[in-house]
Amino acid sequence: MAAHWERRLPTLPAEMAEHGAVWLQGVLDPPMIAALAEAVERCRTAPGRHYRRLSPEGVPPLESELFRWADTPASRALGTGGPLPAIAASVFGADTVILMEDQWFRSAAGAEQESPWHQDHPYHPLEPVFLTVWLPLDPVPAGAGLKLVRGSHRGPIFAPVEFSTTAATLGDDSGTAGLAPAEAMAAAVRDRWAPPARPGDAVLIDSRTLHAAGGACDTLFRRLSFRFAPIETRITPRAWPVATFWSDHAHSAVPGAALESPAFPAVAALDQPAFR
Ligand SMILES: O=C(O)CCC(=O)C(=O)O
Repeated sequence: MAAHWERRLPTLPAEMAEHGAVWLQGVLDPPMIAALAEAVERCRTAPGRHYRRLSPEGVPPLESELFRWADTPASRALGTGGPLPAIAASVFGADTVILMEDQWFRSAAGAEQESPWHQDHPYHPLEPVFLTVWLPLDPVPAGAGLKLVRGSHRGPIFAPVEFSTTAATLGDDSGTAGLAPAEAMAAAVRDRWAPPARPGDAVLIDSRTLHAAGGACDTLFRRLSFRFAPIETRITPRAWPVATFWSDHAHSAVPGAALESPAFPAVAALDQPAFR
């Protein structure tokens, strides 16, 4: 019998269009969660170029890293088969999607650093809208889960916000022309939604939906964000700084270039979960 989240696949496009965020329960099973949590620990001991400590030195850290799916079997399996591509394909009404990036976040017990309120969209020179799938791997410390402003995907695009207090995650300081300032974003967050997601659950986020996470954690709190884009996604240069890693990709400076490429592969939505 299909899992509850599988039965919701047909209604995801309408739910995402209305709310800009959806909470799905029981997407990952315990062996998957354990393998992914262990993968975070392994990545952390051998960090790559896209690792950042997001909190100041000298306090329990919030750490994060992008693009480990290529050398991390559990992340590769999650990004290229099983439930996540199937969910993304349902959201986009497609058979194939692009795996944009994987990102892990790890708040040590005692960490206090938050991932600030932001939208994912302005960090990327891409159109159209893409999808983030947020996955807690540990029980969520009270108040440190994902918070979202449902419906904000229909509002303005806000200026991207720097996540790191140590090493920049945003590119050059070319201004934020045409974007509303952060105070406008803060004003918008009165009406926030905090789905009580547990390990195994997934929260789907439209790339324009305002959200934040983390903060004071009394216990270890690891989570993943996997981002998927529609297959027709094109490079759309921005008049503001985007994530630093885009300068690694020559085609990111070519307006109208297809995103799909070896670094951003197309993945098919499979009928059978491939992650076992
Ligand atoms: O879990 C977190 O701390 C932040 C996740 C997030 O905001 C994102 O992936 O866009």
